[in-house]
Amino acid sequence: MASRRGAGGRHIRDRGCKAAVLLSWRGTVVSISMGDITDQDVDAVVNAANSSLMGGGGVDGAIHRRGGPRILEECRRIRSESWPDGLPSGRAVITTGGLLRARHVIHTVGPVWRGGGHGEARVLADCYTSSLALVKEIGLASVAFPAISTGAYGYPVSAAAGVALGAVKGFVEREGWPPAVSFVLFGGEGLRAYEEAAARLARGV
Ligand code: AR6
Repeated sequence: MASRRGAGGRHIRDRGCKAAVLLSWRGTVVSISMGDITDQDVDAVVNAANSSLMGGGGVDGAIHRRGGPRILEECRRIRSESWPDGLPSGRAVITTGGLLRARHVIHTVGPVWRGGGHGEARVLADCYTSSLALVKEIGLASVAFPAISTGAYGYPVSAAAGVALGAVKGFVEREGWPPAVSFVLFGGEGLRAYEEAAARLARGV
């Protein structure tokens, strides 16, 4: 296994197309790697849901498939008790992780990309901060995020990466929590976008 430095952080692995960057922001260890969100051994994984909370494709489909029916049962209860008209974009709710390795799933609804002039960046940043607020409130120590909105919702991944890293860095520097955050990208394009965004953030641009 080779290792190398770069991209505003330390590359801890470099095996075939898999790589990971490790960063440290006010004591929070932040990793960027390629993988499947449903495999993550963390306290909570974040779901790129839609406002119905009733499941869908992409990350949402994978989480419900592998996590089993208890996740959907809790989503139904949350809809009827708290969000009868659906979860607004930028907000987050938490359920069991069901059969996943993660104990919890945090469901958040990203913005649909409409060219960038409709507040998409603010709403996307809200997805990360409201998810982290739940992590802190419940006292979870580790959370893994997919690249919210960059699939069916069409948000360009290079722009989304900057928003995601910036929002998480802001939160952990303010709140000093959680100890571990992972960004899990499904493919090489996403991984490169996050590595580049990390490098930009490290340079302060
Ligand atoms: N692990 C990690 N990343 C994944 C996985 C996985 N198993 N599967 C896909 N991705 P998307 P969105 C990547 O479409 O854009 C659903 O139908 C994918 O390559 O899951 O927020 C919901 O119900 C992409 O980069 O979420 C909503 O209706 C990223 O995850 C809608 O899609 C997000 O892609 C939400 O769209």
